[in-house]
Amino acid sequence: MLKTKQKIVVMGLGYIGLPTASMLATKGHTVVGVDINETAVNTINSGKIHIIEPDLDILVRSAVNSGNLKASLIPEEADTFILAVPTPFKALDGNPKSPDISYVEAATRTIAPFLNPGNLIILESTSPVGTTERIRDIISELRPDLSPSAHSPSPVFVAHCPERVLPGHIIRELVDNDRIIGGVDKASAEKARDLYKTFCNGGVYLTDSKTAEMAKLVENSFRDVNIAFANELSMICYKLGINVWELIGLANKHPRVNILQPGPGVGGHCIAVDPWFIVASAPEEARLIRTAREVNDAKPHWVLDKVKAKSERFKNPVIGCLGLAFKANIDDLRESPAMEITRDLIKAGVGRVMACEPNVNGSFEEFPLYDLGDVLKESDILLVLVDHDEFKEIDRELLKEKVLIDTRGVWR
Ligand code: SAJ
Repeated sequence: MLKTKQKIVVMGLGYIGLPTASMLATKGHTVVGVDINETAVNTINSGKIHIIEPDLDILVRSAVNSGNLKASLIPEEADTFILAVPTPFKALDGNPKSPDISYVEAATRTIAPFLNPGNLIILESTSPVGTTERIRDIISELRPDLSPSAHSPSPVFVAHCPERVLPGHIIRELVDNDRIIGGVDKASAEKARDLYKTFCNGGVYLTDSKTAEMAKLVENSFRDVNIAFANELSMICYKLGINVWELIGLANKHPRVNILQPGPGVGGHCIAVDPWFIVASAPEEARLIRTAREVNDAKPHWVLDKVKAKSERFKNPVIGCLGLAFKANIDDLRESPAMEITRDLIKAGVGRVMACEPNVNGSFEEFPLYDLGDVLKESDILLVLVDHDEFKEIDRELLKEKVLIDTRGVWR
């Protein structure tokens, strides 16, 4: 039986760990959030946040003020341990996109000395198939007293509950989304479900750990493949002189067609990464998934070539790059195709680049940022890289006489 109010350690206080830790704390659990970043730990303990996500500041402040959330550099004994650490990729054995689960392994080793019989360990990080079982095996290795025997099941429970929240809507989706929980055994999945039910209003669906791991990878790969389809269409339509936005709008009038939107490429830390975990596990079979990744990764280069071609008619063109974030109405510049294109344009020395990112303030130093008004006034070429609301509202009169390259269909 699950204690209704638990002591919970959350390993990793990033985009998933911090919202989850704060949410659990506001539901009355006692939560210790652990991170190796001392600045992050101090910031959170003062009731503030070190990352940007709508409403997260309010949630963290209330969790810290309630006394139920504290951040720390080291874990302590608890009922449940949640691992929410990064799982990037790395080059390994000739594969440049091999999953890197070293942070998960390190977090498991860190909590091992603090474990007691009856504890529950939950992996939230998006992980290659087999990682949850690997956690169980590391614990058995480091803590033989907690390993399962032929006669009795494991005295600790291990499950995977992949995060599914959309950056920009994390707090709402944390509560409302359905969750999948895969246990290394049935008891583990059931125990994890009881915890998630204390804050999750969505359905909670139980399975084994490998299926849960694959489900998460498949969700993001599904989106990647469908965006690749849209991106491929945009390149075909350019060649054939067809407006891809009109085309997609019309095709989507069919009751069983729902094409996604093309863009300058796929950014963020998930969709451009996770499909490679499937490719690494089944390289021969995952042909479509690999090709979709290649199509999306190639799109920024295609955009760059288009800008270079359009620049040729000018002696020293001023190129206005509208948007740097990886998607609309956020300020997250990491793994952003818009950043990649703007950087490459500056490096190529094609003309004078004036970049505008309304969601980023003075802290950005890599190259100068300009006000939208100045960019609109001075640019010969306007390149839309992100569909921020500010760009949708631009008076079309101001666009006359300019060469427009709209990768997002803002002015479709
Ligand atoms: N994009 C397009 N066209 C589209 C949709 C998106 O070009 O029609 C681009 C975006 O501009 C962006 C990238 O794809 O560059 C990814 O954006 P996104 O909004 O599709 O997804 P993320 O990366 O912010 O979050 C995804 C979500 N996964 C799915 O929707 C299946 C989220 O639910 C996951 O929790 C998250 O990955 C994660 O952490 O794995």
